[in-house]
Amino acid sequence: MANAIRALAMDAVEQAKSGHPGLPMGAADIATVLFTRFLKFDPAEPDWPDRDRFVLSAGHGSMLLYAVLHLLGYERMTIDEIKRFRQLGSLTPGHPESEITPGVETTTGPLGQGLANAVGMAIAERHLAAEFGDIVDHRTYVLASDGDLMEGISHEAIALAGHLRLHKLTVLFDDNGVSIDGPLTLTDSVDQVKRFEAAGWAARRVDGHDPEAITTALRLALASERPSLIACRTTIGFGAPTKAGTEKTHGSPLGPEEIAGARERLGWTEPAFSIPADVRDLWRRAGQRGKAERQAWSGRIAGMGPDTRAEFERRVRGHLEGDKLAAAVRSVKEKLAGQPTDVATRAASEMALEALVDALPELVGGSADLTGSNNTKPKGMRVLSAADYGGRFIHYGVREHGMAAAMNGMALHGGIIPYSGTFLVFTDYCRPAIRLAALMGLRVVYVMTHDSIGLGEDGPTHQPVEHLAALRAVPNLAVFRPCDAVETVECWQLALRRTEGPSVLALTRQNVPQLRLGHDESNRCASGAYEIVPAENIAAVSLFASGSEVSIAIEARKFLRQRGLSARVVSVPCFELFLRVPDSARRTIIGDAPVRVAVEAGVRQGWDQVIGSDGAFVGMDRFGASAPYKDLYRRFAITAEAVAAAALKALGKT
Ligand SMILES: Cc1ncc(C[n+]2csc(CCOP(=O)(O)OP(=O)(O)O)c2C)c(N)n1
Repeated sequence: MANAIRALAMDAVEQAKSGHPGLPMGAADIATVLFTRFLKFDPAEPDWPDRDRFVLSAGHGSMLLYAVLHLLGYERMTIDEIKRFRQLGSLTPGHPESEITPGVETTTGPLGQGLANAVGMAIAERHLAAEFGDIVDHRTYVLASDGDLMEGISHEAIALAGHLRLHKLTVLFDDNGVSIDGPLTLTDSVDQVKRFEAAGWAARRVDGHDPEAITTALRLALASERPSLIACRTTIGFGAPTKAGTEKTHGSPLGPEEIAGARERLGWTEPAFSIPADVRDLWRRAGQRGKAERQAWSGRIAGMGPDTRAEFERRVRGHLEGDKLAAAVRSVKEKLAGQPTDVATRAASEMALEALVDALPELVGGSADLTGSNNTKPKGMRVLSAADYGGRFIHYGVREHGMAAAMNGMALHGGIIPYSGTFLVFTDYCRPAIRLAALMGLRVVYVMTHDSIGLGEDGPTHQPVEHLAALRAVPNLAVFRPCDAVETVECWQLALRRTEGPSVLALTRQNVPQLRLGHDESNRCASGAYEIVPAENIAAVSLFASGSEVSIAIEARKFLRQRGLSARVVSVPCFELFLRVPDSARRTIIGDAPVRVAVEAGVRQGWDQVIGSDGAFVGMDRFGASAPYKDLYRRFAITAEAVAAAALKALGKT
């Protein structure tokens, strides 16, 4: 059965003239034992909520997963798809992509991410089990390579998993001692068993080509009270006569001669892409193992109380109750209309969260050790811990990357909308996971506070300058930078409604005035930009700003008025949404004033889309400095006077 995986991997990589045969050939025995004896799933219903999750963290070994899905009888994974490995539009892309292939739980390839996703999945399972009982009872398995375990993110992930005692998480380490540059002796001397043990895991070594040894280890993992590592000693490219055990099998086709030699050595006489009937039958039977259990589960869910069942199904579908969200948003906006509040937008976000977490039980919050700074923990929100998985706030520790990847895992698992925070500057530490959230289209909300030089004394190491531009450059990532408390609540609503991808909320440390007075029933931020203060007469100048600089633009408008010039102010809380507004509406929002000036305490990059290359920009073109924030705004000339001066200059009036 394992040789069927090996043969398909060799053949598909050969046909594609690219790909990675070494891992599938080496890890074929591990996968065979796991999928035929342990993993709970039903190919007829790849999205069965109580299935075990399998994460191929070493995504370059994608042919392992595609071969297994084919052999088990996942309907859409036909032999033709295997033959179209790595071709445009196939279900078998170079690395596994969850949006494309049924049975693929997460998009992997960037090493370490899958492992950290799995930690999030395992957290989600425990949390939902605490909430809904034994209708949620599944395990999470990871196949990880040397590369996965060398990546720094693995440290964050395994430490968090050990701390939270995620005993239903099992990592199968493909311990083949080889990476791209050659033997691991070139690069690594870590004793992974000791390392995992030190992080609170149960860990053991087995022969990764001995099915019974793997079985025994997996049985022990089932009984473990801690997460488990099984380091499976394998030979990369197992079966290849001259290349096995070397990096030569890692990432290129073996070539016809080597493949012929491997077939002989493995006793595999079938032609390319052909599986003998007896082997296929065994695999298909293994694919049927979970059917009865899945049906029994469906029976149990049918027997649940109708309200609990409806709620569970709603949560699993990711269907957010829009009216509850709207009511929570309205309550906060009405309060702000009645009692305008000049607060930092991070504090406004906490006000929003107080209403939102009550209304939306699927919200699970957190922070990377900046809870008090990020304002992500509303009063009364219980902490999720090993002793209480029912809590809804996760202290991720100083682990931004692991946090962001775990959030992806939670969103992929379903039933949860994760949000969590750190400082905006540390989106750099989360970036690979944010990028994958955008690629996978996951609803994840990053609460990124301290969003500019406005954070003041902590200085340039902590002051984001290029981050808004860098994040706005990520396709399908919505970057929100609200200007006041009202916009903050509206941006929260938009982020939560955004089912198609992740959102960043960039929030201030410093207080900002409430600019939106009175109550708007509509969400004005929904178009990404809107006129927050109109011109008194025909506008000579359009001023554009985001976040804390909107009040500066409004101040500048007054200076211009004193010079007899009429200006309008446009708040731009979200480029991503603004650039999707139909052309005519966008042109109206941009307006036809002869002069356009933008102000933002960040770099200019990206703003040309709004103000044109001939527009004037007031912002940062260097790193910040350590000082009280008002001094910094003066020092870097991000002031109403500077904005007015830029407009006057553009009008030729200086
Ligand atoms: C973050 C990241 N860095 C680099 C790569 C490129 N890459 C792919 S596999 C690999 C290492 C291969 O070694 P190992 O993980 O042991 O896999 P094996 O050789 O056993 O297949 C590297 C560096 C990657 N996919 N992700």
